[in-house]
Amino acid sequence: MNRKKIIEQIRKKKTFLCVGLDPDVDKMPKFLLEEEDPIFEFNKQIIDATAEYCMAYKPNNAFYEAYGISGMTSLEKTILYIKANYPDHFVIADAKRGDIGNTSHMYAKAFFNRLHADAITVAPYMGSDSIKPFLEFKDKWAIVLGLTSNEGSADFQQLQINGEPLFINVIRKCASWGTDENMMFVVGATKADMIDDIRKVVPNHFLLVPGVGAQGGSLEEVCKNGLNKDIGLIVNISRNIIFASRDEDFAIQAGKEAKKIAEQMSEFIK
Ligand code: NUP
Repeated sequence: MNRKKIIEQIRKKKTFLCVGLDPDVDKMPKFLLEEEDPIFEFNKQIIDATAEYCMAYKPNNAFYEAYGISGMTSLEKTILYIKANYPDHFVIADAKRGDIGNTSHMYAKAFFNRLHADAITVAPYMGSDSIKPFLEFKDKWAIVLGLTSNEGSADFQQLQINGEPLFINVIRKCASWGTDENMMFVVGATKADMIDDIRKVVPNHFLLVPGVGAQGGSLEEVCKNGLNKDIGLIVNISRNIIFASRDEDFAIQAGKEAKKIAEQMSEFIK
């Protein structure tokens, strides 16, 4: 999916919400466990209930890999379900990959060609040849970890290098390898006070922002500091939407939660 279409979808639907599909069978309503593929059934109901209020879905690979081959089958079925029923939704594989060039190329093939994801999250630690293979696929995206939402982001990302935090160096350098048509950056909502500095380096790029809700980030603060002329934000919420209720009404409650966030977002899209 290209940048123009992403922006069109956001403006049309007045939402830049990404629903994080991070299923956990221990947190799912018990009746779903009787299904042949509980993870897929859970995702399917969440997707049907939230599609109207979001423009993207982000399955995090860990939550599928944890269940072995059957988990990967659930992931594949989930992405195919989105592509078949909601083809205008942007699908982000949150897999945080990156390796020597030929290996990254295989990761790109796996996620873009085989799994049909539109985007994949990548770790920048291995440098240019680990990221460039992801940029060679038309209308596909590498979403580079810039400033992450977790506490440990202070350990390396916020170290001062050349008079600037490392994450600023990383974002500037990575941005020079691609364009705002094939690269985005992950910036945690819990670090909203640092988005201003990031916007000085990448004013036009989209930022994927996790950390609103369960991790305590504020949507308002993210919007205040991160919006650009094309919106430029995709805000992910996983647990606070998909586990809004753990009862039979889980999908209805997820839909209500997504609607509430979308209404807040619409205020920022004029
Ligand atoms: O910096 C990051 N923080 C983060 O939470 C980068 C991420 N990719 N994530 C992911 O976003 C995390 O692994 C999870 O899939 C989602 C946040 O989920 P939640 O806190 O909304 O439940």
